[in-house]
Amino acid sequence: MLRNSSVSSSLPVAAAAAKVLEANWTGTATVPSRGLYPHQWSWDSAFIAIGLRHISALRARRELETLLAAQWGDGRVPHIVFNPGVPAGAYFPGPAFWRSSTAGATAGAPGGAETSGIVQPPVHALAAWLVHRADPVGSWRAGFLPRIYPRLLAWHRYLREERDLGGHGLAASLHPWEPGMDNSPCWDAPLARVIPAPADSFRRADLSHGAGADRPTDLDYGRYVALATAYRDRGYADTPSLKSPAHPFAVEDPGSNALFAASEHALAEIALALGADPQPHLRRAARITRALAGRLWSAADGLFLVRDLRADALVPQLSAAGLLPLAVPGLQPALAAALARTATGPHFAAGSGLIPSYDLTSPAFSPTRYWRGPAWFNVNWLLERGLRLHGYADRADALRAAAVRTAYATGFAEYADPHTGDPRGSRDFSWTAALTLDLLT
Ligand code: 9YW
Repeated sequence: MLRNSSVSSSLPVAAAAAKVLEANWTGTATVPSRGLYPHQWSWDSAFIAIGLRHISALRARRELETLLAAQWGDGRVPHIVFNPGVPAGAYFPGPAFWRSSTAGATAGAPGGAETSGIVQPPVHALAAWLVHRADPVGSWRAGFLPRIYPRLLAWHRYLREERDLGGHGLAASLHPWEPGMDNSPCWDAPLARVIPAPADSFRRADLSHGAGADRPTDLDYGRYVALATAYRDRGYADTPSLKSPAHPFAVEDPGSNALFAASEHALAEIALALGADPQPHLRRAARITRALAGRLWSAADGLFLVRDLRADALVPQLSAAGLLPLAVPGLQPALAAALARTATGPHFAAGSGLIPSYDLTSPAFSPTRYWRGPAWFNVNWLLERGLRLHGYADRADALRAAAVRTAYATGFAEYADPHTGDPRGSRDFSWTAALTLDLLT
């Protein structure tokens, strides 16, 4: 099927998606969801910009530049940039918890904005390149690439030099929020080491916006809070303290590192466009890709696994994060073929046609609880792209059709039951709308 063939017949879908992005635009960026997530989130903004470029390349550039304006001096891009206009209790943990401008001062947190101190997967260079390509003339006129390239370089340097805790070329995640898949069963064992913060020491805001059964548990939240508190209280320092057992949670996540590699490929394109040398980026992409294969590949399972750095062992849980290296251009064809098989095999082939976040056959699978099974649209967008990239056009077409159909039918839900396609979480979710637009174009 031609990618453009259904555009005219899908105008209502595109119009509805554009409306969601309009409603969630604050003037400088887009909130993931008006009620549940009323600030700016890092990887959300990258996915949002990828869709926004089809409506307004100007707004897409603004989305990314607003996020990167809150980058820290050490290069980290915080996972949340707080909107000072939003009431204090609307989201937890908010600025009073993270205290970035004071607690993060040594790491170079900006003085003029409040942010979180952890990070999310680096999809930004890929987004920047796609945004540039949607409107090269406007982009050059605005000086977009020359301005954003040094910031992206600093971001990747941070991940490469401050976060390679395992010492083999992969960036480590220090909190379950960092890979963006909060309560994935992959974290159950590493998180079990964390003593949770007492339940009465914090108040969740998420439960006033979503069904408790579709969200992480209170025990999960206690552990998230304890880890973030410990990181904050040592000034968000990554080295050398995080190399010591004092930080009980450190993992190498295949999803985050796949996006790191894909973004190095995008940086190579950006470098070339700017007349700079793309080779260092291609070498780095190749190094991450080799490390993924060397440290996280499980031939027996036909997908990549998380490595628990504290135990120095692979975590035997099959999650969609382990399929995401399919989105890496330089992945070995044999590994891409195995991933394509696994994605469409018994662990991941669900009735809705969407790929679930977690192994359908595991006792830990839940069709409703957040990252323990529901299908997410950003993951499916990345897998659609990966299948197409590695020559599996038919499977990509089928996934694309399922994603567009389910996104529209669910009112652009945050996530969906992978068996039935029923909506879960919040509606009018920005990345669902944005990535649907991208799939249509
Ligand atoms: C949180 C905003 C974020 C996403 C994450 C998702 C969830 C919870 O919402 O995180 O409080 O940050 O797990 O991937 O970026 O949409």
